[in-house]
Amino acid sequence: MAGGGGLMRRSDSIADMMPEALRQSRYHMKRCFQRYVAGGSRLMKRHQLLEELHRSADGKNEVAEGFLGYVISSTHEAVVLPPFVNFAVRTNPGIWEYIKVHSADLTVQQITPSQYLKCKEILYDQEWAQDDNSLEVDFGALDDLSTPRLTLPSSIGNGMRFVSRFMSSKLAGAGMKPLLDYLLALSHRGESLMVNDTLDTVSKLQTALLLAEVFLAGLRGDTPYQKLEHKFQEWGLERGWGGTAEACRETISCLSEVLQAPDPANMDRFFSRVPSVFSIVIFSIHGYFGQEKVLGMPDTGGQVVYILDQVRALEEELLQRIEQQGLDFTPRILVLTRLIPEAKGTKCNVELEPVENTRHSTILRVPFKTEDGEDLPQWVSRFDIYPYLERYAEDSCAKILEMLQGKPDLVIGNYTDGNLVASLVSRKLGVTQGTIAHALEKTKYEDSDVKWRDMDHKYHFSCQFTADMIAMNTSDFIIASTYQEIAGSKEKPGQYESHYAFTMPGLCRFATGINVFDPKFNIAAPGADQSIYFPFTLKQKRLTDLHPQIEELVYSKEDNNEHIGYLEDRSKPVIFSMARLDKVKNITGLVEWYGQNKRLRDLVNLVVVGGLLDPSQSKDREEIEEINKMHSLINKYQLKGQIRWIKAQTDRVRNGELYRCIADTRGAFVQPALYEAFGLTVIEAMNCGLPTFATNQGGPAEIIVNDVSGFHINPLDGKEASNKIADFFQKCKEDPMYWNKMSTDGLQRIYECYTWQIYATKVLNMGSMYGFWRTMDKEERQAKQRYLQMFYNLQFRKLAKTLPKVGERPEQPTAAT
Ligand code: UDP
Ligand code: LCN
Repeated sequence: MAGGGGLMRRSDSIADMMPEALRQSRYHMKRCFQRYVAGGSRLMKRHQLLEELHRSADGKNEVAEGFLGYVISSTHEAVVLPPFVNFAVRTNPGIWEYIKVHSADLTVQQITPSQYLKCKEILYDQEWAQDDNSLEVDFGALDDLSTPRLTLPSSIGNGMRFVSRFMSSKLAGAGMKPLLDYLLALSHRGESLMVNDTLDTVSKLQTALLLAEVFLAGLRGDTPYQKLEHKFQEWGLERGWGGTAEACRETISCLSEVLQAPDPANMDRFFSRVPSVFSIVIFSIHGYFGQEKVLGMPDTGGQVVYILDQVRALEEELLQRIEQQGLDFTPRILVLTRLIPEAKGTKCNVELEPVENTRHSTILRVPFKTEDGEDLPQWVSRFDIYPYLERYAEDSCAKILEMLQGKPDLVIGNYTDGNLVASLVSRKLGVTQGTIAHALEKTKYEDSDVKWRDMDHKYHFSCQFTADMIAMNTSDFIIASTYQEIAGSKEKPGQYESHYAFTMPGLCRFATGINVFDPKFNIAAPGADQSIYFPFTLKQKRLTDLHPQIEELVYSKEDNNEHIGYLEDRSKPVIFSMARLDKVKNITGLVEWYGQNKRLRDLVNLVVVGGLLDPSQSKDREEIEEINKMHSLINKYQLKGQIRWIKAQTDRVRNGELYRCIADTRGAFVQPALYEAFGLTVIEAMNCGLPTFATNQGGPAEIIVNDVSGFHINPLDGKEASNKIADFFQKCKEDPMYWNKMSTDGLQRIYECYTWQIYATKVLNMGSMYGFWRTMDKEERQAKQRYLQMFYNLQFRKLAKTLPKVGERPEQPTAAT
């Protein structure tokens, strides 16, 4: 059995329980397994397995509803190699068991992930599968058994909580020396913080803290640190405890408690106060990374919004913490991206650009270099970027050291390219590393691992998945936006989870890729910039100057190159959607549902923002198809008079007011994507007080509590979805207060869970906590880093070198990530 750290009890294992269950329905099961093997060797997905099971059951419910039905409906996929059927069973998020059943005698055997993967490989590359010396990588084998894993699926994504418990018990057992060493090493630009080297034993530190506590007890809480500094220094204590006597007292009390008997609550509190992070480097390399005119360009979507908002939030939090710590340092955040000389009207050819609405954050653009050492002029698709990354890491490392005049305290990567570079830079500088992925490519394309060869000329997944594996494993912590991103749902594996055990036949077998029970996983959901996306009810803040433009955009009657269609009846509420015009965003799906639902058409108008209107202006294959589809749907359902289609809008401030103007019509936002990793537009709309209907596939299913803070819709059932929207508007007609309730309940959900402030607090706590933890498991970490380094050298470098040079291939897949 695979998955959580603890092994299942024998009696819980499917392999143990299955023989008895098979015996009980032997006749039907034999028939079912005969059906499985009759089709010959192949990979079967759950729905196919279930279909055959139902056919074999002769209408006998007890077969399909019994234990075997449970096993098959928990099976993610099965490899049929007659006479055997090998099942990959996922009973719970993150918990996998692999079993092999003989179709004739129904004997059952538990197999390892590696054995299962070898069976799968036989379907794609038999020779490689049967070669004992094929490359198998097992990152799990390097995890020291003394480093515990989470065991409960419900705890996945709560790594920090677990780490503080683990650190507490480790310190309680092995003594406080590691904590003292960590404190002694705390410094900023050569200045020791909190303690100086006179406090070189734990008991000396405890004595100093005791003296300080007694001294502070006699002072007013608001006494400034300057008045204490002299005394503190006499005891060996340096700056960083707090800006006032009260703040110092609280920090000292947390540490004293930890030194006396470590407990997770004080540990958390202490590490949220420790002055350990002042400068951060974030790598977001691909796309057109900029602050204007970039959204909607190839490879450029919500991630850019995320990173820029993240920077603002982190800077604010850093400033607050520095003040609370009683320090006067200037925080620095650098966003490292690519300098693109052919910038297409954006600022992507400018080396340095201050991040708007920040004081200390800068975009630093470093060019890719050609083999001759020239700056590579053109944009490069994120799928083709790999040959440039190693050099990019070296060049940017030098630039970072120059700009910061020293090392950063934390390096965060975004997406595969950013994460790989973050791994290289953090290794080189010995700095804590965080990883963000938004949307992992492997789960976007079905069977992209086993079928990597078919797709490699276009997508280079050989490089990408290898890089992902390296980055996930080197990283000290991983920031996910939702639980589902890590471990999916009961029905569907998560994006990270799908990297647990997988194989790329002919290239590499990952017997353990990444384990979602690793406490490095943490959920920190993004927010939306609340200075832009605020409730429509805040009348005094509303951007009324923009109303004439928005009025034109939504309600004017003419077709032009910015909008087509018009709204005949202005009294109706508007349902609104905004996204890139990709297939997966399913804007055309929404238009079709609307076209087919007369009741909905009678109740509301439809406004969509996305893509270009003229297919000849687009260079993106998928977008061109969607543009054509939009036009044909508008004609087919005669939507003119009820629909307005506006081309992609890049002015965020005006978009914020647009959401609010839609709320003024007592309308709703609809996010109909076939799959959405997180869904920033969902929280933007909710922040503006717009009731929201969003896909149940991916992040939005977690953002919205169905029927409470909004509604889930099934993008695969348009009829049901459009009826659900129509029901809502019908109900609002009868009871206008219902609309208000959904609007405010959506907002409440946002304030409780989805703000950048909550995010920034969590991420800085991670930086601090994992920064200490990496010092505690040095030996284990070193062994793993060596292994990863070798893998990088022998595998990744080789793959990156084989990539065709940019410009050799005529067609490039483009999309935002
Ligand atoms: N966006 C925009 N104009 C458009 C379409 C989208 O400004 O025409 C913005 C949208 O407001 C959001 C981001 O782009 O901030 C899209 O993020 P999301 O997470 O919804 O999807 P992604 O594009 O990242 O897949
Ligand atoms: C990428 C995506 O596809 C979206 O679902 C996210 O909201 C966005 O990145 C920001 O994380």
